[in-house]
Amino acid sequence: MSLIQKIEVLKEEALERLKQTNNAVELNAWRIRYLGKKSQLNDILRSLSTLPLNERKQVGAAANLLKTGLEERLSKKEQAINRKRIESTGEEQLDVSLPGCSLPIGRLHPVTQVIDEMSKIFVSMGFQVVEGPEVEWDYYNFEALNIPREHPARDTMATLWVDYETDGGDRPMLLRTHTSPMQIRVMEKMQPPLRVIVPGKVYRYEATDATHIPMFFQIEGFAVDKNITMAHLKGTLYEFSRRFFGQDRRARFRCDYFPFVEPGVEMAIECAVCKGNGCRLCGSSGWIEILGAGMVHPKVLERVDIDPRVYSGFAFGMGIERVPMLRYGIDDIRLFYSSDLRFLRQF
Ligand code: FA5
Repeated sequence: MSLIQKIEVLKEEALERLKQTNNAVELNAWRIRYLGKKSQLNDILRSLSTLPLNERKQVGAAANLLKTGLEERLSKKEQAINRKRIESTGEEQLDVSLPGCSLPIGRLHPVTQVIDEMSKIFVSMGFQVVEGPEVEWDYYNFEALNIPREHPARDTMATLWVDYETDGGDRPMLLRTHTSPMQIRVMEKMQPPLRVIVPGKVYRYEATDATHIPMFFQIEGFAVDKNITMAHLKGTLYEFSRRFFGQDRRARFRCDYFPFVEPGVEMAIECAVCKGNGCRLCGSSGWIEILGAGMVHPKVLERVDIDPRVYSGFAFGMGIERVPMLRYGIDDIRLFYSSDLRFLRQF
């Protein structure tokens, strides 16, 4: 039998046997027999160099054709067997040796990170963290804070009303304009000594600019005890400033007016962008106001049945977004909520 005939016989035999293979083990045995190192086909291919040139060409072409043909059939059969196995067992095709695809890892929003960091500083000074409702009664947001209806101070916080007609207009509901209503809610339930901070969202019906947005975060802080003085307020806030902004950043207090404190102050921090020289962010003043504060007004204490002749307290309300702006020199508050990942990924 010539080598060409031998190849022909081998082909028929291999294809016939392939039809009879039904599983991976049989298929592997078939592969070793017809395509393995010790297969007849491999022997023929290895003997090519000993053949006369003419015959070498003819036999070589036929043997190589058979080899690629058998390899193709082998791969098709392999797929068919796999498919059949998956269909019959319901098993998913999972190649555990494939490299995994790394999923993008999310992170906390910079404002959330700052709230956590600020809370830790105040907690280390003995404050406890409390949260309160964003939809609030007029009573807590204004009335109990010594801001009755028609009081001009209401104009300083343009309000988003939720339902002015609730209870015939007697108990209007609003989106809280500051976190100060939580002073009342906490003091209604808890007795001094108190040291509390309240981080949370607040809302104002305001035009936006580089330092103002209609929804922002505040952190309220207050301490009520016997003999609390303005010195405690200043000491607490200077300590916060040193820990958060660093020893060298200047901070200043100036008189301010809030109906629920007496006396009232505002605290400003040296602008991080211009280092106090004046720029767009600080309105050329070199300072950015971050909080309002003061000694809790005796009328507020009376309202919650705490005797102002025995107890006194300080309170402050800080704008949270302004704090990372000052630390990192961010010149527009709107960047925090623009959903621009190039900005957010830097924190
Ligand atoms: C208040 O909200 C008072 N409740 C603060 C307070 C608490 C005073 C306790 C006394 C005792 P004011 O309206 O100034 O005050 O806001 C406080 C801080 O919130 C500001 O210093 C500023 O940092 C921030 N803030 C105010 N309006 C906006 C705004 N539209 N966008 C971003 N931050 C703002």
